[in-house]
Amino acid sequence: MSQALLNIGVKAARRAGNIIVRGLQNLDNLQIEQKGQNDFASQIDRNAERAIIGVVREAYPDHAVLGEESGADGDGDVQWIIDPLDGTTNFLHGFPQFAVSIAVEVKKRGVAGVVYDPMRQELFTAVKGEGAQLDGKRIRVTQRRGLPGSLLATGFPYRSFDEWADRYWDMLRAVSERAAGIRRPGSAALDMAYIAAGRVDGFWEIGLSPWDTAAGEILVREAGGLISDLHGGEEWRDRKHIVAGGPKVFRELLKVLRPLARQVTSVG
Ligand code: 2AM
Ligand code: CA
Repeated sequence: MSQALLNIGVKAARRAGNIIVRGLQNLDNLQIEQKGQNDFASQIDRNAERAIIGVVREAYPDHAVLGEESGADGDGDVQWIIDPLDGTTNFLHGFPQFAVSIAVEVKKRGVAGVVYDPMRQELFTAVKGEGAQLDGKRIRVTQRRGLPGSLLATGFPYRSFDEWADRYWDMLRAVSERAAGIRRPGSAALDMAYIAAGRVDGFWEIGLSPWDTAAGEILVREAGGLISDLHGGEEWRDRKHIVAGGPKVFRELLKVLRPLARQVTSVG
């Protein structure tokens, strides 16, 4: 069952990837809409989402869908959570770090996830209970023993009204004193896929939406990683802050971040 869902997810992700790559060749003529401060979407985001939903609906007309651009549609136990273009800011600048992210949840639990990088044509997939794969080969999180020597990913606050931004900069300072390197690639879905693939040891960010992390969550868990909110709890999706990583790096990262996250409750 889950494998069949994944196959449809892969088909949809590749189709969206083709739309994105074609869009990149025509960036100068793109119509860009500003959804909020520093929050952009293009015709490409919308076209890619429409293509994904088309593939899903053709296979599963009854499934519910939650897309970044079109919102929620349908109800029922099975829901597809779609970010057609994660890393839109990068895309709009031609900075080649963005991805398609598609997850399938049954009763809010992830059963299959796809993150597709159309520039490198890398396909990260996971099915619950069956592990995570990159282009069909098994991937696992790193077993690094702690923050020393680690490479981490994160995302900076990008809106001036983010009242938790000062807390974030304190976190960045504290972590940068301990880790070997911190990267801010700009696509949370790819950051989490990279944890699963062992390319980074850990990740944290504040202010993410469900579609940014739904597929990444399945990848990280199936690759042997751990995820929590900044308080060490399970409500990272509602609270909109997240820590993830290989087991030991995850624990050390949380230990550093947790005291600094005290005032960061749920992020609007
Ligand atoms: P998006 O491109 O799908 O919106 C990176 O910090 C994460 O935050 C990405 O997953 C990105 O998802 C989201 N994000 C939303 N708006 C952003 C912005 N203006 N700049 C950077 N990231 C943004
Ligand atoms: Ca997006």
